[in-house]
Order: sequence, then C-alpha cells, then structure tokens
Amino acid sequence: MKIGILCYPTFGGSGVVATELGKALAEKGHQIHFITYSQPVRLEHFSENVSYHEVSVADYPLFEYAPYETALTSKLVDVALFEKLDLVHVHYAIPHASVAYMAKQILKEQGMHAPFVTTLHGTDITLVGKNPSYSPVVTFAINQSDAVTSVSKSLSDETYSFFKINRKIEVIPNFIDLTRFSKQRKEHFRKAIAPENEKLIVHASNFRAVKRVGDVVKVFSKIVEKIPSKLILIGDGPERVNIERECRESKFCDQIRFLGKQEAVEEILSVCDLFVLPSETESFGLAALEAMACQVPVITTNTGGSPELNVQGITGFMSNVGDVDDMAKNAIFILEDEDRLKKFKKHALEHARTYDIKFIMPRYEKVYEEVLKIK
Ligand code: GMT
Repeated sequence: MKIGILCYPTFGGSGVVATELGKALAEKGHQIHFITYSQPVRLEHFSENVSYHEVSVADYPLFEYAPYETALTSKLVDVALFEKLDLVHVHYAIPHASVAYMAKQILKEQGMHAPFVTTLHGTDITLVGKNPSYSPVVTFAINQSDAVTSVSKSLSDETYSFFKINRKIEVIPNFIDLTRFSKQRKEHFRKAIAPENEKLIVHASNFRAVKRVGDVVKVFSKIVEKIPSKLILIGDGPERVNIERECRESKFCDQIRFLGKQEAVEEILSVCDLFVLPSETESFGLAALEAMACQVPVITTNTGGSPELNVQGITGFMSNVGDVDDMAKNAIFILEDEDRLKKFKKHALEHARTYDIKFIMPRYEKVYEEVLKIK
C-alpha cells in the first residue's frame, strides 16, 4: 500500500507511534510518505520505502497566524496525486483529521479517492479537543474519518462521552519495538550516575503540566530518606524551569540529574530501577511501556489508560493523582528487597512483550484493508 502519514514530528508519544509504525510498515514493503513540518525525530536513517515531505508555510505580513493547515492540506493533495497514495493515516486529531478531510474533498474533485484513518492519541481529546475553539471541528472530522482508532479503551470511552460520535472507534494500543527497547549492558552509565550503587529512579516526559513532574520530585524525596537513590529526569518542556528551580533549592539537589531531551532513552532506562509517571491523565503511557520493555517497573496514577497497561502489584503500582505518599510507599516496597525488585523487573518485561510491534502493526494493516474495501 502507499500510505501518507500526518503527525507531529517532535518528541512526544503520538509522533513516536506514527514514526515507528511508518518505519515498520515500510520494512514490510509498504510505501510510506511522512508529511509534516520537520523531520520526525525517530526517522533517523534512510529507508528505501520511506519518504519525508516537508511542509513549508508561506508567510505574508497580513497573517498574524501563518495558515499551517492550508499548507499541510496543499502538500497532502500534491503528494497524494503524484505518489498515488492509497490512503492517509493521521495521528493526533488536531488539525490532522480536518486537514485529511479537506484534502479528500479536493482530491475527489480531481477523480481520486483518498480515504483517511484517524488515530486519537490523548490530549487531542482529553485536553485540547474539548476546548470549544476546537471541539466542533474535532467532532466533525472524527465522524467523517473512514476509520478511527484510539490508543486505549479509556480514551475511546472518553471520546464517546464528550463528543457526539456516530461511528466505531477501534482500540489499538501503543506498541514497542523490542529490538530497540530492551535492557542493554550499560553498567558504565550506572557507575557514572550512581557510583555507590544507589537505586536509580527515572522519569521521562515533555514536562507539560499534565505530567505533574513536581510529584516525581516529591516521591523521590520520600524514597531517598529510606533508600540511597538518585533521580534522573529525561526530557524538556514548559515546566522544567520551575522544577529545576525547586530542585536547586532542595537538600536533594545533588541526587537529581536533569538530562534534557535524549535520543537513546533505552540506554538510560537500561540501568534504572523504577520509572515514575504521576500524570494527571495518560491515555496510554508510552513512556511507561518503554521503561517496562527495558525491565523497569513503573509507578503511575490510576487515571486514563494507565490501568490498561500497568498491572497493579505485578508490573508496578498505581495511585490516585497527587497521592505522593502512596506512590513513595509503593516505590519503597519495590526497591527495598532485591528479590522483589527482580520479580517486578521480570514481570514488567513479560507484560511489555505483549505490546510487541509485531502483534500490533497487523491490526493497523487490517484497518487499512477494511477502509480500502469501502468506496
Ligand atoms: O504525553 C504527551 O503529552 C504527548 C502525547 C502526544 O500526543 O504526543 O502523548 C499521548 O499519546 C501517546 C501515544 O499514543 C500516549 O502514549 C500518551 O499517553 C498520550 N499522552 C497523554 O494522554 C497525556
């Protein structure tokens, strides 16, 4: 199949899923065309079946806001016609689903049928999509999609309960490439960060308010009182400056390292003992799955799609949002006993294996096949 993919190219779950899925489809022989405003972060290497088409937005003094959607639609139309795309897969509803709808109408006028699949990722529904500035368009574009998927049952339930949706939403969870995300021998990293063999606690995110990174630090400050440990914070985003300020003023400053954005997250995860993701909401929690694949148990909240991924008492623990005492208590329980820690690590990996891209990618292919049957 010839598939156009629209996504956000930056660090972030939806872009990662879009890029990894596109790469895997390409490996299987499909021709993949990424259309976005900069090179997707995980699209590092040349691949015979992958092309990247950059969208440039022509500016004009009249524009207070340059019309990215118009430029993206035009680029999609151009690529679809020239490359003879069979279908378009859009990741993150805003603005990609309405862009694909518009392109479909333009292409129809030119005698081409270009169906589109919309994958809902989370904040496009739970935070941004609900905003009245966007919700009518999001509702319309979801209903007009030729197929809709969501990354968890919780997200699909939330979509049905908030928007007037008159069509099926298929749940296809996030996935993991276990050839990349697996425990690697990086003992020298561990030595450098934790020379006294302290336990390593880790968090990775885009440091947006929804991630509640402040809670990670609170949980860590309780753990470190009982168990010698270090905290590694991976990623960057709007809240980082505040968290960094707080940490600099805390007595644990020396035990906390901010690593910023990292390409090879799996190398760092490989030496860690516990991942903390205390988000306000998390439609799936890809970062937690990546940790589990590297044999790192997880402490998450019990909201959104987290209970679909994190098995209470087996792969880690879940607590109510903001309940840092409970999170710390559970973290200490996992870390204080070596045998118990080993068990949690083993179970985290076993569970992560069920999300192997090998099992999940064919489910998207099936959706594409269904869509192509409908004319
Ligand atoms: O977590 C973010 O803020 C990034 C966001 C995105 O759209 O890039 O991630 C969402 O999509 C991921 C991939 O499907 C999910 O694993 C994340 O749970 C989801 N984030 C939230 O729901 C907050």
